[in-house]
Amino acid sequence: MTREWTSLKEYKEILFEMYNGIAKITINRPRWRNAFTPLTVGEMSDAFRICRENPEIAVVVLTGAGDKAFCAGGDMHVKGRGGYVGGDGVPRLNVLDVQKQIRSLPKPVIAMVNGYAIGGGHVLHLMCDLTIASDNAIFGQTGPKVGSFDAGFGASYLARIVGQKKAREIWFMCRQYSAAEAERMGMVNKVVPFEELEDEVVRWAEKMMEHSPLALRMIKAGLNAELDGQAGIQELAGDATMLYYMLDEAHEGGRAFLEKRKPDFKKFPKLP
Ligand code: S0N
Repeated sequence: MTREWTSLKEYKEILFEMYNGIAKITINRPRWRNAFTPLTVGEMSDAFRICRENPEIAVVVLTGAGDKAFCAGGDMHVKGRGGYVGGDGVPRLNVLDVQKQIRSLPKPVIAMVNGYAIGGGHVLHLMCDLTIASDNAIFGQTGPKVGSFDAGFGASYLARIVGQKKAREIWFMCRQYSAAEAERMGMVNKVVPFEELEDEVVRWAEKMMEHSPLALRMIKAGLNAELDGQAGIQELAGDATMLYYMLDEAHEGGRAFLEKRKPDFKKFPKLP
């Protein structure tokens, strides 16, 4: 089915569009297999920030332009000493910030993998809550082959998904894996023919949109917290505080302070 995506904001290296509550961020550098520069990553970060803030957006889809690649990682043309160098001449590893944004976004993020997901591009799909891949998708890490590595989420979260032995194989051997193999390893939720990819992703997004957004938010925070230590607990605790602030019990304390009286918390239930 062809659907009308509306542009949300114009960028140079990504597309940012919306359809029926679903935001789609597309890395738009097909000439370079959608490898990212600091500018691409800065634009993605801005788009993810908008996805967090905009209450009309319920689910986010991350993908790459064309039929060859989701993302081939950092653009090696601009890899300098200390990171990837953008127009301002400063070396950066700003994709790490986008990884954290995806992880802490209180809405589901789906990776729509339409070709190669390699290197830093592979880590980006891992960071998404769900991965739907076309049957031509290819997955792998290349770091030790090309002089880089991601020992953060790219290693530890990968190992949580596929297990320690397989994660070590993926990083040490730098092999490429088919979509079917990636599905068997548990890092892909579903594989479909290329021409059905977007329909399938939209179906999954629309199904989640029938469900309670707060329940989805809390379960994502809980799944993250188990792995993310203090940072994960902070996210989950922030959500608990947000929910508490929706109750009269929380407002009684503030009201009492402003009205210069003792708060009356006795009237609130103490559930078992
Ligand atoms: C993706 C591959 C397998 C596709 O092969 P195919 O289909 O044969 O196409 P090619 O002819 O190879 O590619 C077409 C054109 O695109 C260019 N290109 C492809 N990938 C890149 C890239 N990553 N950077 C720059 N250019 C790229 C090709 O050069 C070609 O151009 P022309 O036509 O001019 O020859 C194949 O392309 C491939 O293997 N690509 C390299 C994939 C790779 O190794 N990626 C890893 C890059 N490094 C990272 O992602 C590291 C991440 C990282 O540094 C990091 C780590 C920790 C914390 C932060 C970071 C961070 O990035 O910030």
